[in-house]
Amino acid sequence: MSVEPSSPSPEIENLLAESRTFPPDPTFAAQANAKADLYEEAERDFEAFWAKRARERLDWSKPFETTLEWELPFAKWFVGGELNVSYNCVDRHIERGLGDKVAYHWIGEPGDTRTLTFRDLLREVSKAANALKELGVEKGDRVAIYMPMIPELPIAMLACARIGAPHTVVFGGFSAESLSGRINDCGAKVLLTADGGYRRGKEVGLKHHADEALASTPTVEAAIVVNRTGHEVHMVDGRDHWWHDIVERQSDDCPPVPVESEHMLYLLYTSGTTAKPKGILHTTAGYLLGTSFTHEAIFDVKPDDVYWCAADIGWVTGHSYIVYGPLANATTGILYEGAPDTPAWDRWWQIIEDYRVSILYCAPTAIRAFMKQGEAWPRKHDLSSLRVLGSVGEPINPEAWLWYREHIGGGRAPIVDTWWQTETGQILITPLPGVTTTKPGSATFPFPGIDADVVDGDGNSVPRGGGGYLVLKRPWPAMLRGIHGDPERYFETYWKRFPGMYFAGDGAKRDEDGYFWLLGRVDDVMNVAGHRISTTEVESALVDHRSVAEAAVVGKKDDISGQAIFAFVILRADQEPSDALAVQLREHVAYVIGPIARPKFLMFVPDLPKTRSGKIMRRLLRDIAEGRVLGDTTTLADTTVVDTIRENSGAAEE
Ligand code: 7RM
Repeated sequence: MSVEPSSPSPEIENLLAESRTFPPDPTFAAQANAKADLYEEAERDFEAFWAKRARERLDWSKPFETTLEWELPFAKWFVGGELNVSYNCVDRHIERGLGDKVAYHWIGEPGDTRTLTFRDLLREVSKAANALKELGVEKGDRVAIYMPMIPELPIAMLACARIGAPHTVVFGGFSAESLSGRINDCGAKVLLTADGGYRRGKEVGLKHHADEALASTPTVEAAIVVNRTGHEVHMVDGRDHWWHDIVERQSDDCPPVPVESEHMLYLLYTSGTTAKPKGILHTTAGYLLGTSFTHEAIFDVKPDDVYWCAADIGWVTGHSYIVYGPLANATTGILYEGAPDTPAWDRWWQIIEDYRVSILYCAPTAIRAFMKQGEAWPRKHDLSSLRVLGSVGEPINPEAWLWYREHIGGGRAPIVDTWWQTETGQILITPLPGVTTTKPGSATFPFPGIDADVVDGDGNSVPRGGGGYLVLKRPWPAMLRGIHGDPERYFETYWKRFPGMYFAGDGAKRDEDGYFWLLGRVDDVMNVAGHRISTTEVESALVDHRSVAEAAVVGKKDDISGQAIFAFVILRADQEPSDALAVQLREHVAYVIGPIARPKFLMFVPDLPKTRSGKIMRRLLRDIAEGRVLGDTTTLADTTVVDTIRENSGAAEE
């Protein structure tokens, strides 16, 4: 299986070859929303392609005049048009007879449930919007939202959109300091929060973090607090209002405010590793079009589907594919508050069985965690309702892909591995489930209308078979419009490295058939004796071994080779660590992708340091591997993980 590097000194080596292929099932293909002709239509005239869909799919209070104004790096889509996002996500479905259709089945972690129809959603959104108005919020004012996964979270977002007030959702797991930093950066006037939520059987408090944050946020005039846990909280007189008071007493009539296509819909902060978080700016019309069209095409969503995106709404995946895209398509969705292992490792499979979920969209980190627990958990449940599976957030290694297909998808449901970013707003590289022959581990091809490429350090297209930098060569509707308050940084971060192109920060390769394979962040690429080796390929080779559940590799400084590969390995639940196994695993990598990629160090660990959205924090693993004090750990989901790894004796060396 090993492949020789294609050129003397490529940007990133292409080492791992995956040859299994899965053509779409003909019955599925025949009924699919998206057919192959989309690609041709989009290539003929990509602006016309998007304009046609913007007219067909969105309801405008004023039609747009110009499809695209593009002055790199600033794009304006659907100029001259006016519309309202909450009208497009809620009201219009009721006007078309879907008032009684379920918008969300919500499941609290302790087992409590709520069902909201589109009519319920309209009532709740209107009341919440009126409460914001009572607090003085007007079009253009910013509102911060800091909530657990409860129905009030999407309700709050839609209430903001209804009155043209941009929101910034801060993930409920973030600290007081992260919250105040984001509030101050965007100058929010009101904070919407809750007393707390539930996670792993425990109450997680939020309001005390909010109180701490609000001590240093001069722009915030008022807060609204949802009573979720009933836990006693401190309410500040004149500033804090209970949701069940101020929202409940409002009228349920709140006319949606039409806004310009380029009106700010929201800011979402991405935590850079060093500098201060960037407020990624998304606007109205292009974003709603990009998310809703990709949602329908890629997940093949039909009116009767029950769709579950198991991300947190505080992450872009939740914004685009739990709230805006699906609601614009009048989709019935699942909202689950809690952890996948509470009360047991079959919580998700129970939910899928109970609600007959037909589309599941989740992260490889979740899939690998389920893999580790073994297939007995999903086998206990009837998962036959599932017909499409999605993956997002990280490269999905072939073994996890195959496990997902076999044990969750019954060997039947197509998998869409979707590549995109907070910045891109919508999915950009993905299979179309009724069109694309998939290869496990490949995100396959750019979505119709998207121009993606892999380039070398000089910005030249890399021939098939080679690795390099992933770039985008033309604008797309849901793209970021900037970094809040910092146009310079926007240009420098994304547009400066390769003139005329958006640089995503990811490495990628294209195989001989033109398939795109994501290779991880370029900052993480390892340099071993002059060979630039992707973390993704070595990790995939490790997980390819039957005893491995998950792996993370980093480059450790090395006197001889510059960097040496250091592997952190989580074994499957039924495996025991041993020196012999460590040797075997290192040999396995050498066998699968070649001796140059054989890890010099290998350490068995019970867990890996990850961000809240499940991405491995390789920076911290490098600190551990090189015996340094840990850098910034504020975005770490579980701080005990690194301590456990450190206590876990030394690594076995070659
Ligand atoms: C949606 C999201 C973006 C980064 C991106 C990649 C990585 C996301 C995939 C992926 C390989 C995928 N937004 N990434 N999806 N890598 N295959 N299907 O994750 O802003 O939080 O992260 O995530 O490195 O640049 S994000």
